[in-house]
Formats: sequence, C-alpha cells, structure tokens
Amino acid sequence: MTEEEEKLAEEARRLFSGRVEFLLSAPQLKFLPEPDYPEIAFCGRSNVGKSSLINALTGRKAIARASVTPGRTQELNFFEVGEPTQFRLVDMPGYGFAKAPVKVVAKWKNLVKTFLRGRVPLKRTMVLIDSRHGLKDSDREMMKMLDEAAVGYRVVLTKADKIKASALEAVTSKVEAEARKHVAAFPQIHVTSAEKGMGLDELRAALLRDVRL
Ligand SMILES: Nc1nc2c(ncn2[C@@H]2O[C@H](COP(=O)(O)OP(=O)(O)OP(=O)(O)O)[C@@H](O)[C@H]2O)c(=O)[nH]1
Ligand SMILES: [Mg+2]
Repeated sequence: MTEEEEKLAEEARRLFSGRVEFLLSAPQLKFLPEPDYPEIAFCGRSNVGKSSLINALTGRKAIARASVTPGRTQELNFFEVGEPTQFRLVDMPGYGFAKAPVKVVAKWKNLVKTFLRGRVPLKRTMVLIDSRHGLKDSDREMMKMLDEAAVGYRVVLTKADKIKASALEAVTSKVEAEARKHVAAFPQIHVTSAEKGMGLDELRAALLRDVRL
C-alpha cells in the first residue's frame, strides 16, 4: 500500500469499527430506504460468504446473519456505517442456489437485478467469488448484467483460507484475467478471508474510496 492508501485504510478501519447499525430488511423494492446515503452492495452466489464478509469488515460477529444453510439471506439488508452516517452496506440474497424453488429464485433475481440496475446512490457493487470454485456461469451472468447496466463492480475472492497458496495464486490470476474482459469490473481483484482477516484492510480502504467518488 502507498502512504495515501495507508491513510485511507486507517480512516476506513476507524469508520468500520465505529458505529455500524442494522437499518432495515427489504423483501421487496417498495420497502427500500430513502436513497439518502451512498451505498455499497455485496452480491454473489449463495453461501459465497457475503454476510460473513460484512461481519468481518465491521468486526461484528453477527451483524449480518451468516449461516451454514444456503439461501438464508432472502431480502436486501441495509447497514449504516458512521456517526453521523457516511454510507450504507447492502447484503443481498445469493444467486445460483439450485435447491431453491423456481418461483423464489425468480423473485430474488428480479429484486437483485432491479436494485442493482436502478439504485441511484449505489456507488459500487462487490461481486464475491468463492476461491475454491472460481467463476461460475451464474457469476458471469451477473457480471454481464452489471456491464450492460454500467454498474461498476469489484470482484472479491472469499474464503482464501480454505485453499493452498499455490491454488489461490492460480485462481487469482484466472479470475483477474477474466475480470479484465468485463468493462464494468475493476481490473484488480481482492483476495479475502473473513475467517483470517486477509485482505480486509485493503478492501475497507477501497470501499471508502468508492463511497467518496
Ligand atoms: N473458512 C471460511 N469460511 C467462511 C468464510 N466466509 C464465510 N465462510 C463460511 O461459509 C458459509 C456461508 O457464509 P455466509 O456468510 O452465510 O454466506 P452468504 O453468501 O451470506 O450466504 P447466503 O446469504 O445464503 O447467500 C458459512 O458457514 C461461513 O462460516 C471464510 O473467509 N473462511
Ligand atoms: Mg447471507
């Protein structure tokens, strides 16, 4: 990290460890909060670790519910950061969960896509990818949708503690190479572990930069 990045990271660390409060859960678009603050959305396949990453970034054990049951997060969950509020984090329902009923999947998809495409205060979207699995077709579909809607996103590898360093290096370059082909994706990807805290300082700093755009 450069000196400027270090400064931003320090400020971000202070913010994320300060006030973080659950605001509301929106099962439908009509329940969205007023678009008063910049927002950062976290999306990705079911079980990829969205809720865990939000917990880890904010140093809370369970501010966003994390579970072993895929498909647990079924609404858009909003969290406010800062005193006074500086921005909001949005935990989204996961996609690509094969066992969910077709109707439920269609409902989530619609909710997620409509939100990501049309949400005015949305500053950036995090597309989370499980390090062990790399990019799946459902991720590519999501990335393509974000490209087409011109919604800027960062690709974030999760659960980096679960694989060997050599495998992690391989998946990182592979995903990075593919991200470079997507117009709305950041060329650099983030490698994280909610469990071990890997990559969190850099990601917090990047998020703070994004909300201030
Ligand atoms: N080892 C390890 N496990 C993780 C990490 N992040 C998440 N997990 C585990 O992965 C499982 C799913 O995590 P969640 O955070 O609930 O995933 P999610 O993306 O929010 O899932 P849905 O809300 O169902 O879409 C849980 O059992 C977590 O403990 C990580 O960095 N390392
Ligand atoms: Mg979740």
